[in-house]
Amino acid sequence: MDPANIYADPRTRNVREDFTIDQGWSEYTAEEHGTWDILYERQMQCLPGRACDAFLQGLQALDLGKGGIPDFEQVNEELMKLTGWQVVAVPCLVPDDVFFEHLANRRFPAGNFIRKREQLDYIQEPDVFHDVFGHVPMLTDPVFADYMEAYGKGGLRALGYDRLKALAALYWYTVEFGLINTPHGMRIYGAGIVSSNKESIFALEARSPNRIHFDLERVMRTDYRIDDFQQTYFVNASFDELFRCTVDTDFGPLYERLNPCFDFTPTAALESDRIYTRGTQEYARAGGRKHNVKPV
Ligand code: HBI
Ligand code: FE
Repeated sequence: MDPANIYADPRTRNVREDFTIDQGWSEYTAEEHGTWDILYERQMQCLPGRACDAFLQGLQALDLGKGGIPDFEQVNEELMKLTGWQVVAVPCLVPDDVFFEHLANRRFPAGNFIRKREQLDYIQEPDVFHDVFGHVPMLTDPVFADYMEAYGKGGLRALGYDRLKALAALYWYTVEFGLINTPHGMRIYGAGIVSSNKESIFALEARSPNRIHFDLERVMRTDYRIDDFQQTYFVNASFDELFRCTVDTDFGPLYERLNPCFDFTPTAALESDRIYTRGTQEYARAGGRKHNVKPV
């Protein structure tokens, strides 16, 4: 929904200044609760062994599988205790500055609507399943929770340098589509992957995409596509590595160094990239091998 006609839709007439609304949990229909259950069950068939421990433990801690669309008030009781984060209901994608302001204050804006049964495999706009199932479990991990707050603060700063595209690429290749190395092999943490049945398998097992070790500036200079599986995934060594990049980087000079447009296509593989080769053996070692790849 376009924020401009947000006041027209009965679902959102009472939207507040910060674009939050009441979740309206008591108004969900049995069909809508049933859609959550179908999506949840389907994902739990494929995520154990593919999603990282922090995600699976977060799902448990917040009891998101107890049946039906979660009541944000109940989720927040536990989430606040764990990392001080809370989920706030919004009717649609909110303007960037509003989004960053919420993240900087440990509030995650989550759509309160759920997709129709005929949209089980793909939705244009993040619904409550993408946002709450996909994003919120990771907010129970203290280090990732710190990263998300730092990201929000960085976003507010990026607005001043007109370098939003670069920052959106960082969000895209980590929060939405990030992979992480673990002693048991490569695992998923990105919300866009864990909330997608097919991409949960594609991201770890398909031959075609590049899997490149995370490098902050490389990520921020890389374009991405929003309407299909990713052609490149970036892999973190740990959430510490991800968080440290936000605190150890002076973003001012970095924003000034970055071009206004992306330098690399979503399919680029550079000489300087550390590319993980696909293969159960390499994955098990989760180390990958340095590859000198011809520039594209
Ligand atoms: N609004 N509700 C909502 N959810 C998002 O994920 C979101 C948003 N507004 C802006 C936005 N994401 C993007 O700009 C991020 O890539 C930064
Ligand atoms: Fe998202």
